[in-house]
Amino acid sequence: FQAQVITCKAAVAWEPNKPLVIEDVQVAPPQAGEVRIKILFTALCHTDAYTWSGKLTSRICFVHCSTHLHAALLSMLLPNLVQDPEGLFPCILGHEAAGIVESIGEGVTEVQPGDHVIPCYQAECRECKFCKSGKTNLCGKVRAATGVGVMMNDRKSRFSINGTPIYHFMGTSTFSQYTVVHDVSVAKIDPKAPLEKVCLLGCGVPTGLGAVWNTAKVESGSIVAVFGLGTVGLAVAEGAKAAGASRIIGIDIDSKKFDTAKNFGVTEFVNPKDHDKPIQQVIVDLTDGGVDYSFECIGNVTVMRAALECCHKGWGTSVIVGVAASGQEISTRPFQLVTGRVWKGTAFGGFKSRSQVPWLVEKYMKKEIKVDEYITHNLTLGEINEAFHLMHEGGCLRCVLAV
Ligand code: NAD
Ligand code: AHE
Ligand code: ZN
Repeated sequence: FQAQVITCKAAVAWEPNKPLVIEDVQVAPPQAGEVRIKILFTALCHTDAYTWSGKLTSRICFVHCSTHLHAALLSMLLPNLVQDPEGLFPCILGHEAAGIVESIGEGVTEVQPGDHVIPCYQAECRECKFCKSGKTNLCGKVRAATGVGVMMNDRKSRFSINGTPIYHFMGTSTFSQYTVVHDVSVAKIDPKAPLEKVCLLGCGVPTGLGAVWNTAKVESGSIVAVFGLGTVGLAVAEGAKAAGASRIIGIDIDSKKFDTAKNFGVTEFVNPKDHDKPIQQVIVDLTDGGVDYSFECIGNVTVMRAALECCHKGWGTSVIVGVAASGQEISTRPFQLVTGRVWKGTAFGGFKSRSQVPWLVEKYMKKEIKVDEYITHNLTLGEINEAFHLMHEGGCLRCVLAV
């Protein structure tokens, strides 16, 4: 069997912040160590929206910019404008999906055509320095290529439109009917699992659960603060409840979030807009000196500082989960750390992707973790621009697209 080029539909981001265009895209056969996947369902994550926005920030004046023209002009005026190295155009975005293996390249042994899989933006090769360290879920094998939109073998893209290459994104590019990924980035899952639901286990839900279980290692009885009650923040609340947290304080500028948040374990709600004091002070006052653990699930560097500073002196740990615009920086008084607070961050909740995504799928099948509850909308790939608009509405957690 010799795999051929497949022409299929994909949503192409030609330029930052311009509507995605459904195009006929040529998807090359998988090379050695690669897997071509028929994507059946994909959700949208805020990281896709962030990359699509092409947001740039100057360290000097914090100018936000959302068009190429604007960006080019600003780059001339402000040479230290920082661009996200992963935000390359034209590209096919998307990294939270599920599908079926269509064909495999030479040397691929762990999946076969027909296997049900979840593409993993964080690879797991089990051989590199990172994987062998036992200290991290980050993998070094293909990151140098996936971070710049190409495949490892030949540093080229497998996507093209009439000969014009289109960049991959995060090693997954799931806004396409077919995609090619590295074999170390594929988790084989139970074929009985509903793909239209478990696609969420490719990013947001594991990130929140793992931030609590793997990164912070929240103990029973802990007081937890969650900043931002989107999918990631709600998954943090769900994880904290499962870990036996005694109080889970949800903080969001949208008060409508609280009703939903209660179903995920949030016990108290604080809207910073209802207070004159800085939010860190509000939380410290509410908790007799601060929380044991806090999680920033927004991507706002000012809130990251507040999340650290609302932690209890001596031991409070704050985990950064949100992705801030490229070029932004965090700050606090070093005294905050000298006096025992700990600042951490997490990628994919510290889960080892190929090993643990199948385990998360099993937990979902046994009804031990929620997934369906995070899906508020269902649309098709052709409606992807509408799906991006929905993300900015308070009522949308995850929108799943039938591809
Ligand atoms: P979301 O937009 O659905 O949720 C963010 C929430 O924060 C919203 O409810 C919003 O009302 C609230 N918010 C905004 N500004 C606020 C403020 N100043 N104070 C309090 N609340 C505020 O996003 P999401 O999908 O849940 O993702 C959250 C973040 O996590 C994003 O930055 C995303 O890119 C990032 N992310 C990181 C990882 C990782 O591996 N580290 C994985 C997935 C997502
Ligand atoms: N390109 C951005 C950073 C983006 C980022 O932090 N990505 C997260 C995943 S977000 C998923 O929704 C991550 O896991 N990063 C670790 C990695 O290996 O990519 C920038 O600012 O440069
Ligand atoms: Zn994501």
